[in-house]
Amino acid sequence: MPRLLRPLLLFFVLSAAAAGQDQVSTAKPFTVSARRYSFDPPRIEVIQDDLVKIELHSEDIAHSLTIDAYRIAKRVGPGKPVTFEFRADHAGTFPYYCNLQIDDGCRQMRGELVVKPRRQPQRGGSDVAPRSRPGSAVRVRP
Ligand SMILES: [Cu+2]
Repeated sequence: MPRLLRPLLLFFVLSAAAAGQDQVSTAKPFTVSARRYSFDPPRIEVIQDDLVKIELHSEDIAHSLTIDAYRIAKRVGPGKPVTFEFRADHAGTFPYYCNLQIDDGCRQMRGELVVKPRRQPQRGGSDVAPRSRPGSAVRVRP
């Protein structure tokens, strides 16, 4: 086997193993605190297809964590943390907010969920493989 191919092969074996582990991957845990009138942290960053596990706390009154794009609206009361999970299958930046009307200040509660695409997006936004494929440069005329 050519020496150069060995690291490449190892890479493929390792990434195949990693892909296999994805099927049973444990959730990525985050703890989010809601209080008058902010979320801590105000930004959650994950990779597309991650299983995201959020433990939501309130430090004062009832709040919610709402992410429209993921149809999530979890209400939390003080002293009663809630935990929920979701698969971050849409890439993009999605606002989260508190949708409770109890307190006007809740409208100011904003955060963002950033889901980075698993593959690098191409210019133009289409989700296709890069144009330069390995092997395309070694074409030999007969
Ligand atoms: Cu609130």
